[in-house]
Amino acid sequence: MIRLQEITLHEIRLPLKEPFRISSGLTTERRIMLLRLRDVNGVTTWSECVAGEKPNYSSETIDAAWLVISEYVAPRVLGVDFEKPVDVHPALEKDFRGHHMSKAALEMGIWALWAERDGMPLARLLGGTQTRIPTGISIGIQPSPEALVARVKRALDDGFRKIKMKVNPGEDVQFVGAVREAFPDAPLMVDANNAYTLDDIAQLKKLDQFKFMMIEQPLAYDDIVRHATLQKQLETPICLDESITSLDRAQDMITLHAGRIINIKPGRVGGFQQSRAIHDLAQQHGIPVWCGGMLESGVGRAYNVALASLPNFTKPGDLSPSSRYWAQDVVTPEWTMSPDGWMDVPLDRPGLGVTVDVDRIDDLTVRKQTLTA
Ligand code: OSB
Ligand code: MG
Repeated sequence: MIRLQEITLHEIRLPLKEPFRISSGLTTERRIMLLRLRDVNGVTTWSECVAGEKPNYSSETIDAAWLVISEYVAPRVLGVDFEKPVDVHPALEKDFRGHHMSKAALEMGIWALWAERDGMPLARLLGGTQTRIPTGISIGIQPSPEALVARVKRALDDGFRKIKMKVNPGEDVQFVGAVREAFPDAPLMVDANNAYTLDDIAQLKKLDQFKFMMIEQPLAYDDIVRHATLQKQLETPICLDESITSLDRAQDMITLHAGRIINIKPGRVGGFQQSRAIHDLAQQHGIPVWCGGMLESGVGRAYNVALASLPNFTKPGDLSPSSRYWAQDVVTPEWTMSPDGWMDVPLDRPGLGVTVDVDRIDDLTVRKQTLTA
């Protein structure tokens, strides 16, 4: 049994070390919502809402999520007894459509609070089996093919085990083709963030010749059917990201053969209960999964690392070390990886496995609101 007594929302600002441009927009500074959760016995933990600054990835934004959490999500969990963490997801779905990132911030927080209280690492509570996870990097669109080749070279030298390059019509074949030519055997992939349509089939077939590990979400953010049409015409596996918003959508992808790999972001699917269900379904169908990222702080990263320790997370995730994103993270120790690209799952400490730097969060906080039962 667990019961929340208090939730405090914080907005912090963290400048990215390098600008991150995807086909649908540019990010230079993250506005991040962090939530401090406290149960009725005074046990505390932190969680992160991964909604972006603008509605260019999904319809959710930090400002909308702030309202949704304070008005609709928090009242469904504050002062409510939950028998088990898996019971939170159905309680948040009943007669409450969408807003997965807002719901996930609390659903996942309750999993972590449970782990913290029971003195158990979050990864263990989730059923994780891997003690270290392979690490990848997601590289934004660069000013030129030469700049992209140089940035990928640096990432390969850093030891990343998967290199994802963002693409956009007009900033695609020349750019990523130059990288493939420079690194014929490197573990490369591309992510289009919905920038193409089926009318672009000729261009997509050009990308198909580069033997990428996968092409992520080439078509519309909510599409499954057209991806099935496209997958029939491509050798490269399609990986769906934006379109997989629930277990049912994952089932749709599998039934329609709309993709062969799934990027699981727990925020996008409403939290850990759905993430685990999608993981299990994919495993039953021989579909590999990997953990995506939303440029999280070290708090959100703790949740992603714990999830990625489940056995069917067999492809490297977009789970880079803290120093790839920030001059200084908000957790200690910061997230690091070995020279050959592995990140340890913290299994020697309960809950998140890292210490949240509360003083630093207070210094960075530009907005704060406390909600009580
Ligand atoms: O499509 O995977 C994406 C970041 C923001 C929004 C969408 C995406 C991404 C990334 C970043 O690729 C991955 C990371 O956190 O390192
Ligand atoms: Mg993506």
